Amino acid sequence: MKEYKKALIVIDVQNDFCPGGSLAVNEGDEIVPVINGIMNKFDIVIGAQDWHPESHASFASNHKGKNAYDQIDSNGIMQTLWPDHCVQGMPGADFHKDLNSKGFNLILRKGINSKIDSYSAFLENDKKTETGLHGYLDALDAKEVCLCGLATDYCVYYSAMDAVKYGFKTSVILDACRGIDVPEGSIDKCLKDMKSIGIKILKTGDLQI
Ligand code: VGL
Ligand code: ZN
Repeated sequence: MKEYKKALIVIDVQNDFCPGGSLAVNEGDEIVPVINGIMNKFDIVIGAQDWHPESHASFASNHKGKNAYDQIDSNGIMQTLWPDHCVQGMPGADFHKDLNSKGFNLILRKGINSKIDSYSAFLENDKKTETGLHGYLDALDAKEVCLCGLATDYCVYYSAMDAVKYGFKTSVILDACRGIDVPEGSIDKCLKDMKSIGIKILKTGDLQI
């Protein structure tokens, strides 16, 4: 018998990150059945949801003269500017309609503070403001986390790196992720980074019952 709990963290499987959305990730929708099919292998399933106010600092539209994918210095933190996406309460912020969100034990909304982005489901981009996910997992005695979702090179990557910082045994289920790959090569760079700190890169077939 396992003496601790294992959590699946499903990152940002939302309409705006799927084909037809404002920040569409290639094949983003293809991971939906893959994720639905592995949820029952975990004790706890968490759905992270990017959830921005219209005035969010990560939207290029809120910076005069700037374009999507420009980089700016935002109070000492490098911020990539994005098309408006996942605006609170809008259809683009909803989970993909076929995602089994009824199976989530917790829905964790992030990126709510208009002044700072939150790629990671654990910490805002200042690297110190907690979302509460660590406390939640700790309280339920979860010691191992597996990550999947969108996007491999942004929210999945930053969440996985922080999971290791908090001491979780951490893996990423690669066939249940898709990436943005802007700038080009960023998916490969993130995979290399994750492996270098001990994150296991798995396929769904590697998961045990
Ligand atoms: C994400 C860019 C902006 C993500 C969220 O979910 O990876 N990327 N906001
Ligand atoms: Zn966002």
